[in-house]
Amino acid sequence: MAEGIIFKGIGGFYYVMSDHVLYECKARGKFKNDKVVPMVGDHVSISIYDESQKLGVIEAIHPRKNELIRPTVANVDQAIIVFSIKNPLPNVTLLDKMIVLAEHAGLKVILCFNKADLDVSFDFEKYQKIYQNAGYDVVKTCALTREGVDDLVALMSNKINVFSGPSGVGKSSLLNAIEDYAVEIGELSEKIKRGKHTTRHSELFEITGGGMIVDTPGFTSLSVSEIEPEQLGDYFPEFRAFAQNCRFDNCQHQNEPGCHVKEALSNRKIPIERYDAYLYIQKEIIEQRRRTKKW
Ligand SMILES: Nc1nc2c(ncn2[C@@H]2O[C@H](COP(=O)(O)OP(=O)(O)O)[C@@H](O)[C@H]2O)c(=O)[nH]1
Ligand SMILES: [Mg+2]
Ligand SMILES: [Zn+2]
Repeated sequence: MAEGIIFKGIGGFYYVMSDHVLYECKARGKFKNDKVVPMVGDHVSISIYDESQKLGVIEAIHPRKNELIRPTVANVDQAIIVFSIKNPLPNVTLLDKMIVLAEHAGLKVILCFNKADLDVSFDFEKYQKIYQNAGYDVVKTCALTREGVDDLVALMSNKINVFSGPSGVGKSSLLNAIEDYAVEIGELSEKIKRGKHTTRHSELFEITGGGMIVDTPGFTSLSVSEIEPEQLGDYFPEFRAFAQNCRFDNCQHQNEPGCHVKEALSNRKIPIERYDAYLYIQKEIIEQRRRTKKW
């Protein structure tokens, strides 16, 4: 028995990467009886019955740590949130919302500011400061010149990564730039590439250094209504150390007395941009919940 990860599913076949070799596998009938549908990203045990043709059977699907719906992928570890420094300018409220949603989904967050070539007024440093202070890795890239792409690739190793971000920021261009690092997996991959324009399902590809990437950007809707208002502060990592000392355990960091988050704000230890985003998203959660509540 070998261990692997499903990279692609097509027409009842699953392509399982095991030790950098791709095997074409059928799933055992028992999964169908149990109503378990194998997903891209699943960790599986396979028995290989033809090593020369790279053919196997999926014998077991290991428990999933998460399941994303759009794209449909299991066990995603990390979201690469991409914004461009210019054209379009970052909408920081949207950026903070995407971070919150990624945190809520249990994903590790990397921030990527693309179109470095357009950063003539050094705006990157401003974003870098805010988000590094929050504890995130922040990279500056240019998909055209490949500046920073190596750094980004290094941050993706040993993880399943998904790209996320508004349209026009350069996600597809970055994916293309990174795809040149894709590990050559030989004849079988050529065979499945040719079927690419049939039904379009997400698939993974592996890059030098061992990272895996979902080939379609996405990761979630933009609805924050599933988040408890009291939970929101947890998704702002730079608030945590201060929030621990707030007088009230359930402090929402608004008008409560003895709020150490607000104190940190006035001491400029928490940037106003992030605090404003917190208030904005808090309001949105409450409004969305009010609207969707079934009385
Ligand atoms: N100047 C500049 N343009 C870029 C860069 N990356 C992408 N673009 C351009 O931005 C536009 C949108 O890119 P695309 O990859 O389609 O963005 P997506 O919608 O996020 O997938 C295209 O015209 C790209 O050529 C970059 O690093 N610098
Ligand atoms: Mg695109
Ligand atoms: Zn507080």
